[in-house]
Amino acid sequence: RLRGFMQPFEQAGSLDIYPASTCARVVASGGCGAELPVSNNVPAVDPEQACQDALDAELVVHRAHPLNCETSIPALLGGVVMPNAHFYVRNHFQIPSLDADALRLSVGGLVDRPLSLSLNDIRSMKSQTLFVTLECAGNGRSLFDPVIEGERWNFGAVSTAEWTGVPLTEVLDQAGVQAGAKEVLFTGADGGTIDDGGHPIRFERSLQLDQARNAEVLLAYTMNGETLPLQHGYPLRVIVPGWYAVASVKWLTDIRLIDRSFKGHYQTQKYWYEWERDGGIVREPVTLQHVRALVTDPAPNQEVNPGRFTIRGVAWSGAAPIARVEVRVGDGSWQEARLVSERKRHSWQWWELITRLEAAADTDEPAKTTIRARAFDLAGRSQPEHAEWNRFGYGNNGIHSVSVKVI
Ligand SMILES: Nc1nc2c(c(=O)[nH]1)N[C@H]1C(S)=C(S)[C@@H](COP(=O)(O)O)O[C@H]1N2
Ligand SMILES: [Mo]
Repeated sequence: RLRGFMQPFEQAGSLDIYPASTCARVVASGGCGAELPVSNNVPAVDPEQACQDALDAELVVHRAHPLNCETSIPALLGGVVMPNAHFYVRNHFQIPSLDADALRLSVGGLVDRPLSLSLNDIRSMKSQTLFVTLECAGNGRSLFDPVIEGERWNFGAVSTAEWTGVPLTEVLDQAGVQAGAKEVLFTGADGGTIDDGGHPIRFERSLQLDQARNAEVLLAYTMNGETLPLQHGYPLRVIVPGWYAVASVKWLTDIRLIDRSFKGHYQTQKYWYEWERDGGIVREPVTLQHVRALVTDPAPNQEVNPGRFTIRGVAWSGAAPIARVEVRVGDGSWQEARLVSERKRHSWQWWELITRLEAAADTDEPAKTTIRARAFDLAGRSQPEHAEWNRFGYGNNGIHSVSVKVI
């Protein structure tokens, strides 16, 4: 409707229409002209351009600096993977602009043979391709009540891609891990200061050695058959299947084997659940993605006709493959949906349910009804009605509910 209304104006010049939610959020975070985050001295991608590209791709932009934007739910519909332009983006600092020819991945610390690998070296090693769903631990944060500080993610901070790279284990074996090594520390090129007057830090995360070996971790340089895009970690990033995506360090420059638990900011200050229980605080690190289903079709508040009706969505879990998905229309009983695409260990699973919607009872008013979906994984996990509130708003896998108008 808005486009129709604006058509005459379009004849006078070019016209861009963005979802109001995008504009409101960017303005609330200080607008496109907001101060840039304090970043390190690595050259950065032009932030205006990065934001413009996200808007052009119809991502829902939450913040321009650093760029944070989610996939709109309707865009989740469709293929198994999310096209690169529509894949959600989560940044803590400015996007570094790295020279791939000059990149040397340094592998050091407790190894027998420290390595300095060019991208060509890495590309010539044995490669592996995996479908992996990345989800931000803060996905769904905006639904927690009371409100929690941090990016106000709705449901779209999740996307799936086909990643190609070298298995981390290949690199570790080439370097020769020494007996005393406990953790693998990954360092990104991006960084800055996080509190006033503090020392600059880089974006860093670690995995315990056995986690790193068991999780089929990739050092990826290709995303959906294309060179890894700038905002997704060009030229090289970590992909940790099944884990909340904070573990998947972008713009990877250093791997270090260390003999202690890493205590960096994004490891110990953030990305912990902090629940208030029985007057005390219970803490637990954010690791595997919780089991979760999303309804992608119908869209919220969509007007639908009574009768035969198809409901579609995705479901995923970090701990195990999806066992089943159940859907409930209004106060009806839970019905089992059909799992559509083939099962891929680390990728979300499409599902659909063909059902009937009842007509509104003899009134002219459209009847509102809710559609809810819940997933179960093969590890026996399922979703709570509402996820337990935690201080930073992580891991919200409360049952997704979409309301529609039956006309
Ligand atoms: N170097 C670096 N890696 C990073 C981040 C970051 O800010 N810097 N953000 C992490 C978080 S919290 C998420 S959710 C994912 C997002 O990956 P994407 O932007 O490719 O979707 O990257 C992770 N890796
Ligand atoms: Mo995240």
